[in-house]
This record gives sequence, C-alpha cells and structure tokens, in this order.
Amino acid sequence: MSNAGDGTIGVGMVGHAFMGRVHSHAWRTVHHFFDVPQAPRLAVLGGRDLERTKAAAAKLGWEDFETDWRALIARDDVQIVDICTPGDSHKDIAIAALEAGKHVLCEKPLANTVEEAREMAEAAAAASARGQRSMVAFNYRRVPALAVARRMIADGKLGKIRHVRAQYLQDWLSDPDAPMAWRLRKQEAGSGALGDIGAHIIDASQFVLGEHLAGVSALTETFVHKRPIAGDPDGRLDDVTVDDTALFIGKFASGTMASYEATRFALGRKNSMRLEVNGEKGSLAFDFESMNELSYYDGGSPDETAGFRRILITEASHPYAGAWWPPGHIIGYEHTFTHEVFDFLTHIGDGTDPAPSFADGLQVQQVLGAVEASAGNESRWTAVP
Ligand code: SOE
Repeated sequence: MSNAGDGTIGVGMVGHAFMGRVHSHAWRTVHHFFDVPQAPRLAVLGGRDLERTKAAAAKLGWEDFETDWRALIARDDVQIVDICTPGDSHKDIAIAALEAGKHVLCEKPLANTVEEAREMAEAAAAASARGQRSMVAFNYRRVPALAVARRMIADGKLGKIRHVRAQYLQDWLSDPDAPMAWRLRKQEAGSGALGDIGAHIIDASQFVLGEHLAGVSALTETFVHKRPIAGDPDGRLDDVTVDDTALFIGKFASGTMASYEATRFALGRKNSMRLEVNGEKGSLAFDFESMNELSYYDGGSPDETAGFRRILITEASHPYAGAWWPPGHIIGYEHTFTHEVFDFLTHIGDGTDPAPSFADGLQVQQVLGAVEASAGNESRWTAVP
C-alpha cells in the first residue's frame, strides 16, 4: 500500500453522526497513546450535506470534506476508508473501496442482509490477497474486561461452559413520542434492536466464548408502530418498520445454552450491555455501564468465603489498559474505538488480517438472519392456555 511517505496513513471517513464522531476521536488520539506503524492522518470526511459536512470536518479535525463518497474513495491521500453510515450503504461503499485498493473499517452490523454481507466478505477475501486489510467495528471486543473474560475462559478458569446470558438494554425509544430515526426504518437499518444492539451481544458472546452459535429460536415485537417526524410542522407520523425488541435463545456448537435480549425500551437502562457466563468451575459477569469491572465467581473457593468478586480491569497487565492511566483511573466508551483503530493499524503494518473480519461479520449477519427467520414464522411458539 503506498502511503504518504511521511510516516502517516491517510483516512477517509464516510458519515459524521455518532459513529463518525467517536471514530474521529479514535483516529485523532491513537498514535498519542499507542505505538502504531503509521500515524493516521484525518484526510477527508464524507457526508451528504455540504454545509453540515464542512462544519463536521472542522469540528472533528478532518483536513478536507467531500459530499461524494466515490470521490473520497478515489483520492490518492486516502489509504483507509472508514464507513460510519447506516447499513444500507455499507456494501456499496465497502466493495468500491476494496476494489480501489483501500483498507476498509466498516461499522456494525456489516450489512442489512446476509446476501450483502456475503458479497462484502468475498470482496474482502479477494482484497486480502492483494494486501488490503478489512475489519468490522464490533468495538465491545476491545473492552479490556471482555478481552480478560475471553482469556480466562480460554485458559479453562470456568471449566466447561453451561450457560451464557446476554442482554443489551437501552431506553431511548421508551417514550412513544420519541421522534422517527433512521434506525427505525428497515430500508436504512436492516432491522431494529436486533441488528443495532443485538449484533453486539451476538459478537461479544461468541468472542468471549471462542465459538459460534449453532441455532436459535426467537421472538421479536414492535411496540410503537408510528412515530412523529422531528420538526414536522403538521405533526405527521412515519411508520416504524423494524423490531423494537428481540428475544432469542440459542445453543452453541459445544452445547452451551444461551439466552439473548435486545431492547431500546428498558426504561432506566441507558447502555447496559451485559454478559454472564456460567461454567462448571466458575462464573463471570459484566455490565458495560461498569465497563472497567469484571465480576468473577471462583467455584473453587471455600463456602465461607465464596462469592462474586469485582476485578478492576485497569492494570498495565490487562489488555490495552496499560496505554492509558495508572490503575483505578478508569477508561470509557470512546477508548474502545481507539483500541479498535490501534489493532487495525497494527494489522495493516504487519500485513495480517484483523478480527473481526468481514467473514466474522457475515457469520453475525447469518445469526441475525436466523433470528429473523425464526421470529417470522418458524419459531415454535406454544401459547400458555
Ligand atoms: C444505538 O443503539 C447505539 O448508538 C448503537 O448503534 C451503537 O452500536 C452502540 O454502541 C450504542 O448505541
């Protein structure tokens, strides 16, 4: 990959809403805290509206701005394309960027359908052979506590795993008068809570356990079918065409039993992404709202002192933590994105494929598709008389 030659690598990012803002923060800070082969240069920000994109570029620290993502991809000062748009544009932007010889970081979920995700994974595999790296931005893998959980399970600390239960609870849609958003339109988002936050707990649970789900059975529900269009003078409503909540159970290849809950109606839970793993020798529990902590129950403890204990994951020996502050000076949501671009830049530098790959993103998309299929008509729902 030809780079700027000044030791930097040019980034072109498409999208400047929540993900664009937090990715910008990651690109701006990564080389000040981590040793990376090339420092990222925030070359160009892409958006649809000229004035808003120009303002966002200035605010978020981008050197230039562009309203045509195809022109952004074609620029010689862009070696990495970072996709922070709604899911309906992921495939077109990612495949064009891969075919243009760029490395690609794409927000989750990879796509809006399994078919789109498959095309992207095929393009990424071909690009890898040409020395191009691609990765899906499942940032919760980069929470130090979840990296420690994965390591403890891989080291057998919990023994054979019997259960994993995962929840991703938010409440920003609890109010039926909360306005319409792109995340509520199937055409743009692909699905609702399922793909937006359910994808995170599918990927995080598989990452921590080190294995894939073999099958699911599911229910989805939409509580609020119409919502006001923000700022509409006539108070018009628009149709919600996605799920408001998804509940599903699953079984892993090893026989581990799993239960999942994804909702944006859990009033009072702001961004509570929770995992609990129960093994024969111990258990782990995590809640993102206390993201620097991991609760561990050691089944080998004598009864009188047994109990879940809190491990503060801020030691230099913990993944990523040593790059920041002394123990106990906790980190936050945005740090997981800095960890993500650190790993991406490292893989670009040493010519190896990052994880999660687009193939991993396709596998998550297949789980999402199975949940939708099960909830749609194949779910064996037995009514209670
Ligand atoms: C909204 O549910 C959202 O912004 C998700 O889209 C992000 O992936 C999650 O990290 C925070 O909540």
